[in-house]
Amino acid sequence: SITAVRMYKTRQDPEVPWFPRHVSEIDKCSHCITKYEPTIDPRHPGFGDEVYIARREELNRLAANFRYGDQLADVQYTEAEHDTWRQVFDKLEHLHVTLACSTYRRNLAMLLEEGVLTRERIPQLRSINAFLERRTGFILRPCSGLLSARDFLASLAFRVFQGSYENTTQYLRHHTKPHHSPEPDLIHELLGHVPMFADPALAQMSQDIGLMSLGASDEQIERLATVYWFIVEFGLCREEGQLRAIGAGLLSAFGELQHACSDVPEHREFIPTETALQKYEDDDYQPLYYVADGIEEALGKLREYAGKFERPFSLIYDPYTRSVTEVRSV
Ligand code: TIH
Ligand code: FE2
Repeated sequence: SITAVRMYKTRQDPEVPWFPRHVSEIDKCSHCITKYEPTIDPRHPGFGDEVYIARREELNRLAANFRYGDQLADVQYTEAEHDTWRQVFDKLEHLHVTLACSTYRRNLAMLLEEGVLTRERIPQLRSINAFLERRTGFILRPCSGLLSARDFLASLAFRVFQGSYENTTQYLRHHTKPHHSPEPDLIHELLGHVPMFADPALAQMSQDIGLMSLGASDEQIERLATVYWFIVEFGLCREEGQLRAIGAGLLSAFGELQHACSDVPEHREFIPTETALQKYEDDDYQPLYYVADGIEEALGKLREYAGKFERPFSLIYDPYTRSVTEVRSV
């Protein structure tokens, strides 16, 4: 009878996708998607530049071989790469004064004071991680391509950042287009994300969002990733009556940062249920930005939104073992 079928169905767990239970299992969360490959995509500023392409591949190979527990190898950057870094650094330093949110500026100041980030040289991930481990326990893990949203979000659950479902790429943007890169690069990771992960409240909220992504359905992941995109990457807030950036994708792109805070694009109030369904642009400046009260408020709303996702179990994170345990109510 129909009732019997219904009973059978509700008793069965919906299929739960695999997810990592221990931080070491992030080794299995490196599924990449191809997008903006400079070898084949003319939209990439490095398209056709053989030297650039070879360098990018070399650094990506290093990242692909990385496994949990490995010592991070230092990268020898070229003078030309340090030059690109300095160019972007100087432009951003100037713009951040008026266009970056206060949480970002506070944490960036700390990174500069401690000499972890400097204008002169591209820092090594190893020293960035030593700083972050002290502050929030977050670590950056190199990866070699654009990650799937599921893998990216899963690593946040363990306070591991693998780039912006992108890559904690170690290569740099093409020197001809320092104002904006269609794909995340080291400058984006370091000057966009790191100051945010150095903040204890933001670190906690990012981890919570990661935890809520574990075992979520494809549709839930898609929505979570979309809101994450509009807030953590491209979000704005209003401070002292001004639009300011909270998103890492804006904080690392001096061209788009100015565009986002100008009256050229559309600005809408951030409401997770609506934002989650919005399509986004990813090879050029966004035509639409969402404006939140502040980064903490925005992440709080995102956490609340993801908290309503239905899952047939709950999870407990143990920071001592860096693992999650499933709890099922019978
Ligand atoms: N557009 C950013 C930059 O130029 O720094 C990089 C990206 C972040 C997210 C997607 S692309
Ligand atoms: Fe990012």
